[in-house]
Amino acid sequence: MAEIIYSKEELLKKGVALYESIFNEKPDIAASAPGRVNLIGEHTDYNDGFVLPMALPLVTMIVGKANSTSDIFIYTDADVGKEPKAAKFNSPTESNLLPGKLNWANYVKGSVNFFDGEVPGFNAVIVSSVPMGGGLSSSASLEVATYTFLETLTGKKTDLKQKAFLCQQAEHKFANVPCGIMDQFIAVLGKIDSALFLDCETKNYELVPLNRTDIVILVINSNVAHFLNSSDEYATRKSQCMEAAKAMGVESLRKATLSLLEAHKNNLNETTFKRARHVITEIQRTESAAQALKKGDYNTFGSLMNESHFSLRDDYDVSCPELDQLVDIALKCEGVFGSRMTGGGFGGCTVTLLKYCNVSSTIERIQEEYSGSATFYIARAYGGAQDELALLKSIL
Ligand code: GAF
Repeated sequence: MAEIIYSKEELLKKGVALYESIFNEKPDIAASAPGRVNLIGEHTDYNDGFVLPMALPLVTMIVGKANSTSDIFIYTDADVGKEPKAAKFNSPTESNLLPGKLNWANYVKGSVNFFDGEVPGFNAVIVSSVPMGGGLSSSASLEVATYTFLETLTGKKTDLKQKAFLCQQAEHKFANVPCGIMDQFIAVLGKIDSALFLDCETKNYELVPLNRTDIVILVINSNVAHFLNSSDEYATRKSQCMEAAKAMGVESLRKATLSLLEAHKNNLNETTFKRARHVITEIQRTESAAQALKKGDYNTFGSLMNESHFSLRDDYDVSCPELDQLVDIALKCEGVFGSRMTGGGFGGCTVTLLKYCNVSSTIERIQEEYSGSATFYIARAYGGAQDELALLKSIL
């Protein structure tokens, strides 16, 4: 069974060794930011709704040093296909950078561009244990890790919520994904042993304890990769939601109800109606799920997860056969409270809530019955982005 691939220390050691081999000097700055799994509240963030993610012990780490020039040299350890693993660009004078040809480097460039302060030249390498295209928010973890690295490099700290908004801008403008705020928010504000219940309208949030040792959150990667910027499905869903809200005369789907939607059924085409129905019901489910989690009512929480999956599959059309199969198998296993796809969809991961004593048998059954090859993570809720200077010192 594959659990978490790297401890932070192992990942940092890997980054330091890579940095030394490329730049022929020791680094003096490191920062990390986590990936996330969303427990419930999918495709609700850009509709001003609720989300309930937790940060994962899978992180992106950036390791480097100022280089006394105005040039930025970065190198990634990730599998970036045919793209070169090294990139160079100038430090911005006034947020004047533009996206370039290298997809992976654009996330770094975006955070540099939107950083609230002057960025000097630097050298850095990036290593990560967040699977790319796995729906665990590898993009936000890279943006937020970069931003946190720049805070240490410049000594200039940004307010935490503002930092999440600036990293979201980086994704909008440099990766061309009109994402909501969930991923950057949890990457910045995640807390150990807690899920984060966020109201995406007011941006107020509450931490919900997730510290029971007899209950497990199992993240299962279908290993069907999907990149949100490789198709326009995400942007299409977002505009369908805006269209539905407009037709109902409300500012966002957060302000709509099922009865209002029914009343406007004739003004909406069938697809737009279904998209809005998912979002309106998902916002309600997420609010109820957060209440259930606070009370330790895992049966209710699990049923809401299942309903969320069926709604994403049938109304929002963002699941895929592999994710559906993983959910179906999980729901047949003893001790499972609920299971659903997590993240943007079209591939990536499922999240399953179950009893600790049933984890091994559940994993075995999924390995036997799943038509693909899955990767399993027994996840503990983790902390948000941080500088890793103390850890760096301890290993140099
Ligand atoms: C992606 C986006 F980046 C998030 O903002 C969110 O909309 C999610 O898909 C779906 O809930 O991760």
